Amino acid sequence: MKYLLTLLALTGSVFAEEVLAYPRVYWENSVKVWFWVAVIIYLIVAIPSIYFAIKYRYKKGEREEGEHIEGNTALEVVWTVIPTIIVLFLGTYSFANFVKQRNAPEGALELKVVAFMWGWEFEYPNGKKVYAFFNPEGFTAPEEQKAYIPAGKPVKVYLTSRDVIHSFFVHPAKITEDAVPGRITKLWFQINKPGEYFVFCREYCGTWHARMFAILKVVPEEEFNKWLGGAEPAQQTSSIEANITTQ
Ligand SMILES: [Cu+2]
Repeated sequence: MKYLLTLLALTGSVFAEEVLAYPRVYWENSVKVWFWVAVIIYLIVAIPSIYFAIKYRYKKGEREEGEHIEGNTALEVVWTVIPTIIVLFLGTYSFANFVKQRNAPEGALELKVVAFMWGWEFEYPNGKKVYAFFNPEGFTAPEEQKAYIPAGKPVKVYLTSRDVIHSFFVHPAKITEDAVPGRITKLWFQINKPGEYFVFCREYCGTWHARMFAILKVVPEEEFNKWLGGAEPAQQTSSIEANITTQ
């Protein structure tokens, strides 16, 4: 009984779990539905197959001439209609998730991100810029290289690249999009829990591809607004740009 209650509490907490990030949930919901449909179909096919293979296996002297079956209209209707319903459901459900995954909600914070070998330039609506690139100390970054993001707010990213094709992969949000020179692509994400998260480059782009990451510092909205308003972008930008050219 005690174990049962613990189990119930555990499953309860799993289902009540707060959504960490969007559009991750849409993707995960699609995967869950496809997974369970696949498992159920597999069982419906595999279990009777094994049963019939054993039951009707060859035995000397039994049904040696075989039996001729003419067809069964009811069965044919059933195995046409049910798969059609399943396919239509999977198609419409997945497409609905895809649309939510692609289109940023109204009122999203708009960011411009320019990828370069090997780092990221973030530009905020007021012109403030953050440069994120590899630090020899490891997977960490000084404060001024962290891109601040307001918690619980949708962020729409307009992406491009200065040199080769990169891909902006917002790891906690499970969303990625190519950054292509001469073209603007977009994605959106929302992270609900404050903390530090990684963005990785997800398109092999050269020697330092594996070091091409950025840190998103997700903070409550007031803290974000304070950070956004409280710096002199021009001066900060030039000193870090100088830093890039000397690397
Ligand atoms: Cu890259």
